[in-house]
Amino acid sequence: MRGKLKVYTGPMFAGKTSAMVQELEKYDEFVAFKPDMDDRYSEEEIITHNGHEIPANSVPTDKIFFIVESINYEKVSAVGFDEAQFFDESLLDAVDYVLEENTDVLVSGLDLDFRRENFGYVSKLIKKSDVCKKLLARCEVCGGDAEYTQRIINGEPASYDDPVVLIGAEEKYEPRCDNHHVLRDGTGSSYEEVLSDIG
Ligand code: TTP
Ligand code: MG
Ligand code: ZN
Repeated sequence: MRGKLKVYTGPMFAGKTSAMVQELEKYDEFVAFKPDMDDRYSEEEIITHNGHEIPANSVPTDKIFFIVESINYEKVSAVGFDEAQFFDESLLDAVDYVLEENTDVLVSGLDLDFRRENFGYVSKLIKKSDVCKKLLARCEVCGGDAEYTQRIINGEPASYDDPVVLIGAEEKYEPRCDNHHVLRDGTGSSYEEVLSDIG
């Protein structure tokens, strides 16, 4: 028997982490991992936006295979990965390894980066998933369904050529719908149009 792969994806602020945690808690024993680069919150817990916390191990993004090999699968019935977009390609082999141990894998991660392009290996996991929940957020401009994440730097939309992962920079993020997602250099919706909408 092979475990099931459940993926929770969508833009930032969609509740991906909470949805994954809620599902993880249905299992008797689980372990969760998150990349050690995201230190927005505590090192030992995944803390969701609604304040719920579960123990999680911060692990180097390129060592995840070695880590899943050391899990005791007699005890653990599910393995979670938060912020999956930041793990390197070895995440795919790690997920397969866990599934082969007849253990379910739950993944939470951004499908798209601020440019609306595939983020890390999340889209590959979506293709392999048994269950995939695409969550939506609320567009910060119009309140409609948001499937994208807008990056804003000094009050301006980010440019296509900006680095996908910015650590410690002064950026902020907002969920946006298709009409209100914009790049500074004009890819996607026209910059001027969106600015006039925002007022
Ligand atoms: P998420 O967990 O997706 O954000 P979230 O916690 O708001 O969402 P949810 O409620 O659904 O769990 O974390 C996204 C991280 O990715 C955050 O640290 C910002 C970073 N990021 C980038 O580095 N580049 C990008 O292009 C985008 C969109 C986000
Ligand atoms: Mg999250
Ligand atoms: Zn909108």
